[in-house]
Amino acid sequence: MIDGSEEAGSMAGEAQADCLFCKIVAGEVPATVVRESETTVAFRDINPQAPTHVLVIPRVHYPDAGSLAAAEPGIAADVLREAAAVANQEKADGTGYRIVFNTGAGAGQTVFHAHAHVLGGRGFNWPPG
Ligand code: D5M
Repeated sequence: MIDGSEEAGSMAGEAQADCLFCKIVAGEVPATVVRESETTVAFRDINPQAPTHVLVIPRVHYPDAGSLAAAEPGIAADVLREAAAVANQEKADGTGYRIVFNTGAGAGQTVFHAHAHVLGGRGFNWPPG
């Protein structure tokens, strides 16, 4: 699907040359991968905020979870299912875990390739900071 807001020559969902997470998908940047599926890759966050802190990303490039869900709802569902599978694999689901999609710089998003944070292994406060 072509999104008119994309830069000339690039298509929605295509790998972006300047995207760190596209480079992890391509194997050009190393990551500690804990799960893979046909549509997703899950790897440990480089700056963990909890005993379990794994990022689940789609292989296709969309800048955030909302744009991924709008264009590829099946893959967005894959990301959620893999996030729950990570929590189960890490035994973080017994005590509760958190799935976070920071969306926009004001909410703390720093990498503009859709990703779910899976956080577990400790207690969490509400509301979040
Ligand atoms: O989350 C972006 C997250 O990406 C942040 O928690 C750090 C993490 N990060 C950044 N570079 C890497 C590499 N190379 N490997 C693993 N994790 C990484 P956001 O919600 O955009 O702030």
